Amino acid sequence: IDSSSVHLNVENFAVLPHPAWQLVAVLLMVGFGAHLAFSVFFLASSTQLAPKYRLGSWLGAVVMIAAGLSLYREYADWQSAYLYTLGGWMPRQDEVFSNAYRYANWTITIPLLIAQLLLALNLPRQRLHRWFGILTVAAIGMIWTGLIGQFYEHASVGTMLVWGFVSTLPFLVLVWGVWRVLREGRQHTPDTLHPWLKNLFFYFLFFWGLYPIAYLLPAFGEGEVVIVMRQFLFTTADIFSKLVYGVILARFTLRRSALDGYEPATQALGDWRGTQG
Ligand code: RET
Repeated sequence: IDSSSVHLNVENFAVLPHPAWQLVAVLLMVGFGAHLAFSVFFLASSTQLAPKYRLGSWLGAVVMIAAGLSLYREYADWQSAYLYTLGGWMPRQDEVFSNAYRYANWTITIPLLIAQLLLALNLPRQRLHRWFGILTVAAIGMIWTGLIGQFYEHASVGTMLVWGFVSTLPFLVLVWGVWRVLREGRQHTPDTLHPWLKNLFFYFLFFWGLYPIAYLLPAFGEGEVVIVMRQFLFTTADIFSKLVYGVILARFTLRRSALDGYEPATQALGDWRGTQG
């Protein structure tokens, strides 16, 4: 192993055929566009929610912009880190591709995703702050140990696995915490919406579970399949754990708002017109 490349990601070592390179470029670009565009959805849909649920929707918009910009960074890196030749896309010697922006970005987005959930569950403020603290500390521990580990995926798979194991411990705390939070949320949620809480847990577990799988992939080699699979897993996990997750919470809080007796302004205006004949 060349000591100058010891901390690089596996993306910097394989020659990619055009379809493989293009597929990742498209994924990153579409991921960027989808996240950025959905910030509009979250800002607009917040107007339909009872005031106490609006902050959650605004945080959804913040997550979209932060995640979108991070994906743009990954897309730009992907473009500049390879050089097209007749033999395929060659990793350049003077530019690198890095997944580290993702980990840095999760430091911002994961606490916001947690806050979105706690706000949607309408937990009392003290409980909300307590859970936000516990879950955020676990999340940061998970992300930063994973960030260290991913620097070793090329040079030392063993070191990567050790950090990955360490990172899994706070991840388990996070999974346990989300389970507990959703159980606690039942007491503050109308009965008809209880099935949503159980489904949310399994939804969370499945899509957050894709990230450790993506992290592990370099243990199976450094070829094009691993590289494309990893960017595919990361980017689809992003879309489902942030964008679609936000849409689900927006629908959930929309129903809650209605069950709380809240009428969006347009509907109230319609009723008023009705009474005016
Ligand atoms: C790492 C390192 C290996 C072990 C585990 C990991 C878990 C990562 C997760 C990331 C979730 C990210 C989200 C981002 C949204 O913006 C750090 C890959 C368990 C669960 C939801």
